[in-house]
Amino acid sequence: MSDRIPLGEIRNHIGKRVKVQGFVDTIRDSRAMLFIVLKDITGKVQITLEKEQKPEAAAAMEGVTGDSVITVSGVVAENSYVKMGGIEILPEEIRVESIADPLPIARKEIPATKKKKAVERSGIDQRIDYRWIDLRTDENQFMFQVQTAFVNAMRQYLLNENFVEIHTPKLIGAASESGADVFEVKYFDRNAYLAQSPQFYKQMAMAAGLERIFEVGPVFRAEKSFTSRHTTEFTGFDLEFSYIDSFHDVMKLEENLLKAGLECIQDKYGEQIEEMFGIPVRVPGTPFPVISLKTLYEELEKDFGYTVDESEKGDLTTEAERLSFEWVKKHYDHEFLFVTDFDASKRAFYHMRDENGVPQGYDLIWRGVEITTGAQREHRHEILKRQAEEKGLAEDVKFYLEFFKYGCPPHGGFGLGVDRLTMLLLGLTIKEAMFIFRGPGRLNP
Ligand code: AMO
Repeated sequence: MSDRIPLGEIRNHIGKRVKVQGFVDTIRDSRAMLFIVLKDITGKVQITLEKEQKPEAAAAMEGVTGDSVITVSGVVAENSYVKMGGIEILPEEIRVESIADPLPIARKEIPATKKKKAVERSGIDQRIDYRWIDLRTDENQFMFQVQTAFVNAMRQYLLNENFVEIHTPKLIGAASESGADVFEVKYFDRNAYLAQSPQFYKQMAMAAGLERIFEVGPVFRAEKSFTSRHTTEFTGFDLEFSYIDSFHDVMKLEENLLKAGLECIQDKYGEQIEEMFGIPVRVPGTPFPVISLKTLYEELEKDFGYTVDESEKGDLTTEAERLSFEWVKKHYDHEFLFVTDFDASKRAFYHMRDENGVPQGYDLIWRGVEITTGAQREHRHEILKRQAEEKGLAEDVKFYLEFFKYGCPPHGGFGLGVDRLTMLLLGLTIKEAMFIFRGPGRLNP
């Protein structure tokens, strides 16, 4: 066991000798003193080195650059002059573990000083080229803590509701959503596809009698989209459950799930998110507002003069999505909006339809961006087969149709994009919100 003390716990060790390790955040060199700010994942602390008194430590720091990794042994002291929490470490020994070359990116804008010109922040694509360096910022590291807490709170919610977690294959023999947008990969002497969704296997679990399942896993989409919210590989939070009466049961579960997630986030990180990202965390009231697609278009025209061609009204346009946030704020003082009654031609073949052919599903829009598609599924084999045939998919999904031939409960579920949740919660783009973004032009690092 290492005797290393995390910097966030340093306050518990005042007067004691400790060993700390981390990245050099900043170095300020004056004639007699060296002030190093050391950073690890738990916090930062100032190392105050009197060069004449500790010549060996001073020699070790010779030529050490920002972002180098060092080990410091020294005594924790209180000092009200120290800006960083009134605490410093007076080093006795410093060991340099790894020297950083000059950084190839500027993670943040550096304001001009008397001696130096201002440095502009590198663009996001350049920063992703060196993502591991970019991820060292306080904001980026915090982002993963927030995402972890969000997903964990939702997972916990489902466990309390007796859901089980499953892990479905990502290498599959047929496209899972539509024939388009699927990555084909070589699989020995034949072709396989990367799963566009765990959809078929979530439903297989219903046919298997598991009743309540969820999965958090990778989802692949061969879409050539260049937007602030599309990526070719993302993390899906998917669930499915049986014996529902209608898709309204699915919406209810989702609003409670998101409420539980956001309650946890507000409680744990609300203040810090507002401080660092300038965005308040709001715990949504339930039930969330619901509107049919047709009414939404009418309302957007009335409120914002927004019109689209009749041919586009079976689906939600990107602009309508964005405006729906303005609309729901104004009429409900809410950030979420369920949109229902899409046109069957725009929805997946496995959505159940009512007697008028209207798909029994919804999209959920948060802060003007779609975060979920959900639905009651068609579980009656003959009807499902017909709907697959209509979309020209019957051959591809033959194996899936088998799931419904030997008894299957009525069921429904949804898919929630984790990266979109993080991005919207913190006011970022998807490139900024992902550990490493994947897009049509990006497979590295
Ligand atoms: P859908 O295709 O709408 O539905 O995907 C579900 C959710 O996944 C996220 N998402 C994306 N995130 C980033 N980049 C993308 N390219 C991308 N595409 C989708 C969104 C979206 O709402 N099988 C259905 C779900 C279901 O009915 O259970 C499905 O995959 O947040």
